[in-house]
Amino acid sequence: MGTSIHSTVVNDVQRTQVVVIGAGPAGLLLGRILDLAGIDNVLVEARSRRHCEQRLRAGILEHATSTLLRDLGAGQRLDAEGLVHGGIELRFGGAGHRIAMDELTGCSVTVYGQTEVVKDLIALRREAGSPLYFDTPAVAVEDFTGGGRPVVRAEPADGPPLVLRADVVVAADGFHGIGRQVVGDRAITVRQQSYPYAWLGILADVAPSCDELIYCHHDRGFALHSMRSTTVSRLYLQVDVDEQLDQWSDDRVWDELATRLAMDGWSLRTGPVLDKAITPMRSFVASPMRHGSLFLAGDAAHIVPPTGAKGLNLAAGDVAVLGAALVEHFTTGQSAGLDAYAGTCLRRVWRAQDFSYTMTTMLHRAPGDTDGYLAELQRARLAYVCSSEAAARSLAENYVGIAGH
Ligand code: RFL
Ligand code: PHB
Repeated sequence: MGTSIHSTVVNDVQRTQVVVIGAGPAGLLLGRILDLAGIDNVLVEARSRRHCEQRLRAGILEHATSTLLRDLGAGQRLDAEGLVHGGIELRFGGAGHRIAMDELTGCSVTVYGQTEVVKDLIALRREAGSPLYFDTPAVAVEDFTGGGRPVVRAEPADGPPLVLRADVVVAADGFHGIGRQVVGDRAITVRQQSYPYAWLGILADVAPSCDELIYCHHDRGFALHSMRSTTVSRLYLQVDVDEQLDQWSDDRVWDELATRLAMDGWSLRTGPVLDKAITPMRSFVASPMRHGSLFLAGDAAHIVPPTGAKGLNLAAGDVAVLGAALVEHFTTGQSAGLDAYAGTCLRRVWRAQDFSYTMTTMLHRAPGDTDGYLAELQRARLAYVCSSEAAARSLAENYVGIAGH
């Protein structure tokens, strides 16, 4: 728990400029942007610091996300430990095809785990002495429409309830957070797709078997070889949507990965499995992203299937726009940036939705494709992407995050 330099407490109501709900990448990045601009903000997080720092998720940072982290003073470990990748491999029909993103776009991506981004940002916030309450779920948001000052009520696990009155509340509280709930179904339009498959992901204590990520199309289903460092691998398998983790021994996972990723002259290194989990796949957009003085950011407003590696980058994009708009608002009194927030973000969000959907449906085995029609379409699309420079450039521009800019 921290104390704020500027916020004041009157009759047990803490007054601040911005309350941020959620210490995932979106909330922590926004808090940092506000801290650097001298804007008073309080961050409340439902889970423990350890939980937030250990939660295994994204691994790929677009160029713009790395630049944002550096601009916020969070680039030191990223630059020392992040792995810069100029390409990805598409593997299908037992052969690999490199998409040279650096040559096609002039940009690359960086492999740096979300766990590390979160650790770096929490450390900076601690250093700055800005308030960050862990184990403190927000349980209510009140008075965010109608021009009054919104209030967030939160309940620390080991202390009296918090009542926070702010000018602006940002719900950066993920897909299951309270932000969308308090707005209510009637004020939000949801557009979504679910997919009839899931990802089984492992983290393994073994050097990666490749220098760049491998996205693999196979008759038995999709596989992805990623990594966290030169000594730790991250791999995923497409599994059925209702698959049970206890059906997947470590040996079975490695065997299945080796089968799907098989290519002449290439072999998969195996090692101790450090973590294993199943993740559902979904596409989801809630609009608008603003409701009076309550703003939704990151996964609270939109979800993409992970095949395009976009979720964390979209969260960072949202708060870069929102942070700049809030700084403008609090320093000049102008609110044009806040008014434009949802529109600006949703354009990028829909571009990423399209890319993530396209990558997902191009690479995953479609259950129910009994005569193999969809599999042939996928192979035709993959062959085209790997033989046409224009098609490869389009994929590369989307992957590095510069498409439509
Ligand atoms: P988060 O990270 O879910 O953080 C939300 C935080 O809010 C807290 N919270 C509350 N706090 C207070 N009060 C409440 N009432 C609260 N309710 C919730 C939660 O505890 C949590 O700490 O959302 P944020 O910040 O918007 O960040 C989004 C990213 O985490 C997400 O989009 C990415 O991880 C998605 N993703 C990937 N993104 C990429 O850009 N590149 C990738 O390579 C990539 N790979 C992935 C992924 C997601 C995956 N999974 C597990 C869904 C791979 C996987 C397998
Ligand atoms: C990861 O390393 O976790 C990862 C990489 C690329 C993706 C999804 C996840 O598309």
